[in-house]
Amino acid sequence: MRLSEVELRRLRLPLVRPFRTSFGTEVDRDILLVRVVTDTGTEGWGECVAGDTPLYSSEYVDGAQQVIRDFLLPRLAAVRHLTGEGVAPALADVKGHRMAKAALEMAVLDAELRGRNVSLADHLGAVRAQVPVGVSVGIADSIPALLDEVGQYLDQGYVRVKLKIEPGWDVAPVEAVRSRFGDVALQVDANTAYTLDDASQLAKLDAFGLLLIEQPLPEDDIRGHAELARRLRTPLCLDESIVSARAAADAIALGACAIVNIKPGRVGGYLEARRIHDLCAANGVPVWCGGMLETGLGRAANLALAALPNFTLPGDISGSDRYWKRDVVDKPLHASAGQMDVPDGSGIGVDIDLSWLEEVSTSTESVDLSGSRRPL
Ligand code: OSB
Ligand code: MG
Repeated sequence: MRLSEVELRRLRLPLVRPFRTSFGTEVDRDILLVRVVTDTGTEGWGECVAGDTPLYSSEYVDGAQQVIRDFLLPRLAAVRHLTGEGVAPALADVKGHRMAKAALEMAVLDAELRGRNVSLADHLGAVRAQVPVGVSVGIADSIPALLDEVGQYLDQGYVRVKLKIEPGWDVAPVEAVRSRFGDVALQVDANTAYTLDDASQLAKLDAFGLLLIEQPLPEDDIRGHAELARRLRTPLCLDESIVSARAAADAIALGACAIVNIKPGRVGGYLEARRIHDLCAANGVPVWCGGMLETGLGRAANLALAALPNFTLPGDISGSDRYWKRDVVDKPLHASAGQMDVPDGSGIGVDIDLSWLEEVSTSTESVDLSGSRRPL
């Protein structure tokens, strides 16, 4: 198959509640969706997880759209026998821009698998029809407000809670959640907000039996995480640092993490995500599926990934209603008793609600592929 049409669609969707992290507060998401049509007549959809600012990682959504249009699509359009597997190799000479590449791989995989009537879950090697899921809870205005929010999620059945932390909001919220909700499965995510000098403060979290501490130090500080790991009893988990299977292998070899958060967008796609899963499994390192406040499209694909055997911890994959008043997929995803169904339809297995998409779209760009059959 070969690409015949590509549409880059931007939408703005308000979150049901603001999401505050150590790197900022998101009130709504500016989302880039990619729609591809192939010469065999199949369509596929991908979601780019880049945020509207380069504050989680260096990528941001305007930059992603530009690199897709100007550098990635000319390369993909030149491939005559395109498959999902062929996307990353065709884009490999472009450095970085993994979230942009992942969105394209996702759309091509969706189209390919729909054409073959295979689900993404089966294609990746899923071994479960349902996966346990947790919820990621932003930094709150106060401890009572946090307890209220966590209580709502636990009432809804989520089996694990992740609290966002930063200096000044770490021990107190963890202590409060532990004393109110007992031995609920609990973990924290710092999004790089600490330094090694904070080791003794972070060691205070050891008293609370957390599953893990996620990404306390900067993205490129693998050695710092290894040093910190020696000073803490709580297992360290890396998110931002794990940009590839190679980075995962290095982090594991150096003792920088005992657990890995896998986000397909961050690592350049679902196929690299699966390689990281396999590498971690071979090293006895458990993994879980992270989230980037995706629409139901991205989360449906994440559910397929999270159904692989070494995803032994609950993911940041919550129901549509945790994020949106109205999702862009025609059937909202639902969490029940802390479990979500792995989609079993062909491709990613969800359909876009096109009339709602139209209403929330802020721009639509049809990329002209005809003049760009040869890579720049
Ligand atoms: O660090 O895991 C993170 C959202 C945006 C950017 C980074 C992160 C997150 C989350 C949300 O924690 C997880 C979700 O999608 O539910
Ligand atoms: Mg994280």
